[in-house]
Amino acid sequence: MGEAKILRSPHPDVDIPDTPLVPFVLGRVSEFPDHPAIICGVTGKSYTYAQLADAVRHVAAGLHAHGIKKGDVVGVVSPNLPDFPVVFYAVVSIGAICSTVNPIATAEEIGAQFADSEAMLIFTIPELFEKCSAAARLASTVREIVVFGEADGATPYRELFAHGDTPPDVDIDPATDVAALPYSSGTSGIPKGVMLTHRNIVANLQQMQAITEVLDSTSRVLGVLPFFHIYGMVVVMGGALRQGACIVSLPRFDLEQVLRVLQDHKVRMANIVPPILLAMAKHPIVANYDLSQLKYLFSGAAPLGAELASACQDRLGLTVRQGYGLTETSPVTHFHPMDDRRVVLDSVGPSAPNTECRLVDPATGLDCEPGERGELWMRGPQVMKGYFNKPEATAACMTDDGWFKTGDVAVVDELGWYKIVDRVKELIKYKGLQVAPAELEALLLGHPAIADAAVIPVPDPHAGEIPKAFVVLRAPLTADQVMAFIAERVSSYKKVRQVEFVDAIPKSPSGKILRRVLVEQERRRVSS
Ligand code: 4UV
Repeated sequence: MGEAKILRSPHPDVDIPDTPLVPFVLGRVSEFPDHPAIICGVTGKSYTYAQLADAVRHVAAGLHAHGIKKGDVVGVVSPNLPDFPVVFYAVVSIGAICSTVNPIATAEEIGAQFADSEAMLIFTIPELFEKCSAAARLASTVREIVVFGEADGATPYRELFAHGDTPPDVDIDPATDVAALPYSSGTSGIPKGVMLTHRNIVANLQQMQAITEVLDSTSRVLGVLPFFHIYGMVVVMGGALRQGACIVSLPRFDLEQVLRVLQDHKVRMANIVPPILLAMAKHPIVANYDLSQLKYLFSGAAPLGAELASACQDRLGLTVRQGYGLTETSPVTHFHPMDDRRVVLDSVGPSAPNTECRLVDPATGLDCEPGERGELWMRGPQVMKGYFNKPEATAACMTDDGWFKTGDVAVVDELGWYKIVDRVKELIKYKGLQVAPAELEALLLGHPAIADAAVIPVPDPHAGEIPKAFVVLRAPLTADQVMAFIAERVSSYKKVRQVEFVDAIPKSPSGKILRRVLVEQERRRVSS
């Protein structure tokens, strides 16, 4: 083995407070009790900081009364609503673990996640109660569903408020106790539970202080990125509440609604993903709104084009910044400075404080020379504890001395700024959301006319990437029939959007799909 070439962060280390997550995020409520913490941009429903903290205590006490104990998993299947942070922090405050799911997921997808995580109780909205009930039939540990409102057969949310506001004192070890269990497919296979400890998330909030310190208790931020995904959960929800800022939440993305909220609420910072930035840079209706109070657009979760980012800055007269990271790293590991300096917009910036990096040649396992591309490995306090109940998957991406292998390929320049240039893992990113090829391949193989299949990402100007299936047939089938077969079985963002029929899928001698061969072949085709 060659010597490890450890690339240190240019930032000085920050102290990570030894505290559970909830006192860290809500510890400053007494400084701004009457300021709004979260407002729904559609209904106007809101919580001030004092009300939010009070609701968290009530729901925590209610969960305890309903038998939820330290270490139990509680699921949340909800769009962004003011009650999302209430239940998230209530669950976490009593040492239970919050596992979030995309509300547009199918009953089968939700059931599979909750069966895997052994969830005991689910929070959802009345409209999704039927779907969650069907999911609960697949996940035998689920014994109760609470709805924000009322639904036949569900526990009404208000019932949880009937047990006082004194949840039990629970002994939480921030370094080992898990707070959140979002799902990620990592470098291969189907989605796995990512165990993020209290310390992982506290550390990440502290590490990204530079991103959030452009906010204070008078600022408003946009809450359109889903709270179920790590970006919305930690960067938006946690980052804004820790600073005392107000989140204007939106339950789903609609460009006009976003623009209205940005204008009417005088939003200062909007966390977004590249497809939203594309709309902000190009869509004609943007000109109908006064966005003069919007100072920062912060992009993450997928590659950002420099030209697009600078067109957006010029059009709107604001500052575009970018961050990078993964669910497995809580998520932030790299981000741009937030000051006025000019930055390389398609770089993800230097590594965060307390974050060490290596660039390793995946073929040889040797650290790269300066300027060479390599798989990005990371070590720091935000790196997950591991995948839930999946020791082999954990061992495949984490070394004994704490290095986490991202599956992303990067280069670093002489100033210590990184560019993400490729991916060696299977993942597809559709509008910043994860799509696992293995999940789609398993479904395709379930079709009687399909003999073999492989799924890869192909570039798309609107979504960033879309899933393309290579299919070997054993009986006649059209591309539309293949796409319809998958569309009936998955959330809409996971749909297969291109199909190519082939004679064989390239495989390694051990039978592993050589997706890389298909990706390269696709790239050659696009560039020729
Ligand atoms: O696990 P995940 O779905 O996680 C995310 C994390 C989003 C973040 C992270 C840090 C931030 O500061 C922020 O604002 C948002 O999406 O997907 C992880 C994979 O997404 C790709 C990369 O392949 C990761 O392994 N990815 C995430 N951010 C970027 C990116 C980026 N800025 N540029 C290129 N690819």
